[in-house]
Amino acid sequence: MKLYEQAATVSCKRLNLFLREIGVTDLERVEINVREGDNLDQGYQDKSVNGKVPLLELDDGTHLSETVAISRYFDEITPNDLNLFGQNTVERAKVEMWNRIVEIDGIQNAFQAFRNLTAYTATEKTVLRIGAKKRSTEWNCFYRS
Ligand SMILES: N[C@@H](CCC(=O)N[C@@H](CS)C(=O)NCC(=O)O)C(=O)O
Repeated sequence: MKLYEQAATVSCKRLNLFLREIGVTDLERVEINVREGDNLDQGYQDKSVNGKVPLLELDDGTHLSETVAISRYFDEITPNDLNLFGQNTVERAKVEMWNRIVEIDGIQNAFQAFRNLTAYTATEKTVLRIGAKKRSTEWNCFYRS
């Protein structure tokens, strides 16, 4: 099993918080530099459905994207009694509810504000340029021209 990540990014920090909490420490990790466009390389694109980090590669060649999906996977394969995804129907529904509220109403907006209001915008343009060369997929981000 191999975790592709850029440890400093928000999504990877979110996943790593969860992994530390349930006691997953022994994991092969591969650092992907998204600011340099490593995630746009064809080899990475072939593995990942969304071209982002984190990405988990299972031993049978299955690839899982999305922080919450990867967290759920580890929660199921790692014996623990923390029930971080809830221990009954209502708790599980509430975890799902808050995850969606935080992601849709919170994180996505914060990502876009960050990209548009900070120097990261310049890098984003570079990444977009690299992306345009390497693939024609539409980006789920925008920037000031
Ligand atoms: N919803 C995804 C978001 C993943 C995401 O946006 N990752 C960022 C780093 S925080 C990324 O890989 N960005 C690279 C890009 O957009 O090119 C998740 O939770 O895993």
